[in-house]
Amino acid sequence: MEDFFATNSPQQILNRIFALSPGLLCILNIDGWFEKVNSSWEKTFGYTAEELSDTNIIEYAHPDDRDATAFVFSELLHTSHRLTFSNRFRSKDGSYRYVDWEFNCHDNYAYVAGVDITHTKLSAAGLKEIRKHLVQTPLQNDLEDLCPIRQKILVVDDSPLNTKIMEAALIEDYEVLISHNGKEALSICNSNDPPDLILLDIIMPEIDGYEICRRLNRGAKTKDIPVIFLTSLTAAKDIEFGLTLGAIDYITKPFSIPIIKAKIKNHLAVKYYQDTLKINTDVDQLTQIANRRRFDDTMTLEIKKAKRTGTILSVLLLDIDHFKFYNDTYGHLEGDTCLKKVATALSATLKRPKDLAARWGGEEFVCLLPNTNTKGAQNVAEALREAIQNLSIPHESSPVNEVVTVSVGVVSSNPMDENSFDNLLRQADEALYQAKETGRNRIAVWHQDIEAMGPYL
Ligand code: GH3
Ligand code: MG
Repeated sequence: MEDFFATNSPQQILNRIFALSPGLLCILNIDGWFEKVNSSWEKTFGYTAEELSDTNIIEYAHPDDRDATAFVFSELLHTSHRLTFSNRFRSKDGSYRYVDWEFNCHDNYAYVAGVDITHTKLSAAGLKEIRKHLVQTPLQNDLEDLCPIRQKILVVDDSPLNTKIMEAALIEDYEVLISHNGKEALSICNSNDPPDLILLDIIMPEIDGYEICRRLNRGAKTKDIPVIFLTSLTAAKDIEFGLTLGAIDYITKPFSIPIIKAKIKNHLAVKYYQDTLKINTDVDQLTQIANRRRFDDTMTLEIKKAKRTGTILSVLLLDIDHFKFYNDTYGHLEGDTCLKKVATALSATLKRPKDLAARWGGEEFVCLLPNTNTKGAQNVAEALREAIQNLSIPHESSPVNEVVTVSVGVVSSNPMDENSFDNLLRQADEALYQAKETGRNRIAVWHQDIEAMGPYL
């Protein structure tokens, strides 16, 4: 042993442990930029250490988790030295994995350990199963069957005795967080790891329960967290007032623990069901990239943003060339496999965090590039076209090329009027028609003259 420590520096020993760890380890600076990662990152997400260096962890967060992840760096890490949260992290192939993170801060660096929990999340009971449970007998079902994830409840009450009682009643089935004041409760709800349900006392010093509920309801990030009021106010008008502020239920003191537990169980089952639905409703089931619904929502938001900031928004419409021949030659199943590969390549090729690739339907895809002018959009379109060709998927019946190719319609504009949504898509479609007409496996940029040509059918 003595020889070992004499011949190996502490640095070498630490490096070896770092390299060997099966978990995700990394060092970030206080703003989230990668300084050092271990080899698990490549195994889990496909990125080499070199690819991650000089990039920021926030860029990889799922668009729905990005604000919360950014909040960790802008706010939380400056006030707490140790914190845990989870988010969805984008792999090199464009898919997302759920990760539980633990952050420890020292001297302006965050020492980070991550655990890939995708399997646990996705092995949660299937949607059908959940719906069946909910519709039939919500009260009698075992919580474990319904919600395989340990859900988190925040108890907010200025009385330590009350929070102790609640904690003791709930700790066996749930993760329980306690807060004795409104400010702290709001910051927990706005953090990256918010609770699934809040038990909220009404009469508290500084911010009372009504005000907390009002603020939670106003916050885009917090409005879906169910709130149950816990209170000694029993007058009908108090109850009614609480419910009009958005609380889903009301429990009066003194508590009946069995009733509280039964109510919580039902509300959490619904919450779990809603969360699962949310995860599933904006993803295209075949290709696992965003679907048209998600695209529509994002495009509506980005149009508003572009109008407000006067920036240029670009839309690309992509269509696989002679895909009917592909199906005829290789069969529908191979066709589906081809669609998946194309979708993955599109997602992986888009670099900016705000870019979005979605399946438009059939063998058509659409990409949204906020804050991107014609030249930039043209470059991205060309990169996407090349990426698909470089997949080298054989397409022997294609009159265009021996491998699968796409045609791309590009439009860029600063949206001005109410019809911007439809106009941009119509123009992208017209440009796509132009690309098809002029030989396929190419891009075409919309301009006034091609408007007269009519839509691509
Ligand atoms: P073009 O170059 O003009 O776009 O020719 P195309 O053959 O790609 O276009 P067309 O619209 O004639 O055919 C589209 C084909 O895409 C027909 C349809 O069977 C196939 N397709 C659409 N959705 C799916 C799908 O989900 N899976 C599979 N395998 N094929 C699909
Ligand atoms: Mg086609």
